[in-house]
Amino acid sequence: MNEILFLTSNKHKITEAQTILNKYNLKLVSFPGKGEEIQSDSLQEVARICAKRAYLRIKKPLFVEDSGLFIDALNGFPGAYSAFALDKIGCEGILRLLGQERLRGARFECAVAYADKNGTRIFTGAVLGSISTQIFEGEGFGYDPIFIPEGHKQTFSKNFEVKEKISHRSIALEKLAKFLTEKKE
Ligand code: ITT
Repeated sequence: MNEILFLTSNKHKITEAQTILNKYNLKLVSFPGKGEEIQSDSLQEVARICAKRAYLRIKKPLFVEDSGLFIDALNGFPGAYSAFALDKIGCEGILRLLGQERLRGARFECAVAYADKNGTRIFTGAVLGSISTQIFEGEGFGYDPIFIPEGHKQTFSKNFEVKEKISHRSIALEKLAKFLTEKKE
């Protein structure tokens, strides 16, 4: 089984990533923290720079990911600032900001940056959906209690099997896994 380093401080991301990479016979080794994040509105930019800097330090093939929730009625907020917003105002604060807004469209995006001796590559994933009008505690983390994926009635927190199949993270990591396994052949 081939090993790959995943730099993150988020244990939920590790669990979700392992489920996907297992299918490709890739063993994930987690490494705490992806290093200092630059200030940028672009998930891809944040991920790319973190991966590049980390590779210079560690010199082993690795990946980091940056993800976020983009809410249409809030002009894409919290976006690249999702971790900060979750910490400061939580899901409750997001529902408060949206109030009675009827147009509740949103999307999760994920940018995975993989670095090795050949440079850095980006793999992206996104899932469309909407923001619920109340919090549904359950599985998952972050904004899962308020995000309903398109074509479904329940939030990711209440329908975790669906999340594993269609999430922004699954899509981006499937692309990474395919790249890594095809590269070997
Ligand atoms: P690392 O940077 O160490 O990987 P983090 O939790 O700080 O971990 P990000 O900087 O990528 O991760 O911030 C993304 C935030 O967006 C995260 O903290 C969640 O609040 C939210 N988020 C991302 N993916 C999510 C998901 O699948 N479900 C729910 N919330 C998610």
